[in-house]
Amino acid sequence: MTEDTPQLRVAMIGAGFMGAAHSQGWRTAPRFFDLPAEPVMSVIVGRDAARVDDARRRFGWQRSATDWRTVIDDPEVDIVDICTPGDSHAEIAIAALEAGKHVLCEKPLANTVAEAQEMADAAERAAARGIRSMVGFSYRRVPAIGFARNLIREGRLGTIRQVRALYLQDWLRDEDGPMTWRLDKAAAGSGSLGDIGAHAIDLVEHLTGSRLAGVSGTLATFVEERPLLGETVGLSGTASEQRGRVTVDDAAWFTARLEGGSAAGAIGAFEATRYATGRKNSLRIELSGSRGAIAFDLEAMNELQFYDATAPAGEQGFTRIIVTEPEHPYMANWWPTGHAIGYEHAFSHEVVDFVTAVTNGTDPAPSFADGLHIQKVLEAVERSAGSGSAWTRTDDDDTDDDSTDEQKEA
Ligand code: SOE
Repeated sequence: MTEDTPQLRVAMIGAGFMGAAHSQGWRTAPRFFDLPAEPVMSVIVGRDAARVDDARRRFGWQRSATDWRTVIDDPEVDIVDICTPGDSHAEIAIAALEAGKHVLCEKPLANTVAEAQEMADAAERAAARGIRSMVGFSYRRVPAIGFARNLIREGRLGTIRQVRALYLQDWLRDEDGPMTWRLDKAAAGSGSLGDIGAHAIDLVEHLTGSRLAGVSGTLATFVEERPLLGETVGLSGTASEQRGRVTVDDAAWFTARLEGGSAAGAIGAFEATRYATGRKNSLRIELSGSRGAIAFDLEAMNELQFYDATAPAGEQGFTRIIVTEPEHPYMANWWPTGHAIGYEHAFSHEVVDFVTAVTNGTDPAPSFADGLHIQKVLEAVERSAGSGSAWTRTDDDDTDDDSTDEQKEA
């Protein structure tokens, strides 16, 4: 960057786990990548003045504020980055887009299809005025995922017939673990399904360029009440005798049929759970194709397993590729070959791609329309689970207009 590099002033709303991860992205991206514009960490917003000011100091934001509405009207803000629980995404995003701010919004896009639809409509209106929006499905930016996608686009897997996508965590395994906003439907929309299952859906669609067209699902809530902490659900404080009601799924299982792309006609098995004892953050994708297969596990995120079914029969086997070569997506800007990167780097890559699209005037992916589609899949799983696992169309009747980024690029 030079003195002539334009600036993009960022307001980030939310100072929790995702606020910390996004701060890392905003701070690090311009230091390791040559961006066409310099992101300026202008203002961080959170409800509690003392906490948000602490976050401002630790993460390196210029100032802090307690009311998100003040940044929407602020002419000194160009980008609004939404890292709040899902129940406020729609209101903030629509207001920001209407005020002419570019918007990066954490996943899942919203808590309901109706909200996601309004957001996608607002994004479309804003796009006509050159205002960009993107959903923060950060795992798309893991180099091993980008590399796997390239292999698929080169035809190295052939036609993909079977898809396995599991997102396994175990942080709810302890029945006395506290209630948090992530267990409250009003705040989070759904449980494992939306919080982590949405990543599995997005990755499968991103990798294959296919769409989940129909699903059959089951949801389970294993522990229905948990101790409340302090006075406010989800904030740290002293343990209390009071218990809060868990109103979301603890685990979601579903099968799916895919349409379009490299996995047209494929069947898929999906699982999202926070009760997978021993699995801490294991997002596993396995795609089986006519010419090859890939297997990925986020717990070993610098590796991709690739099986070349066109090799001589006696030489076939899964190859463990360490995805740290300069030719792998994003890796040329990090460390020498073989030096691993981590969870937080995907957020830096997200910033790189978003800032590049905003500056160059191109549409970043995944779009709010893509986020709406995923919301429809989540809702279809819930409807299916509510009707004895009946086969349920995702009702993505906009498929023609609302093509995936892969289809658009093709
Ligand atoms: C963020 O991308 C996120 O989905 C979090 O919201 C989840 O809680 C985390 O486990 C995975 O990443």
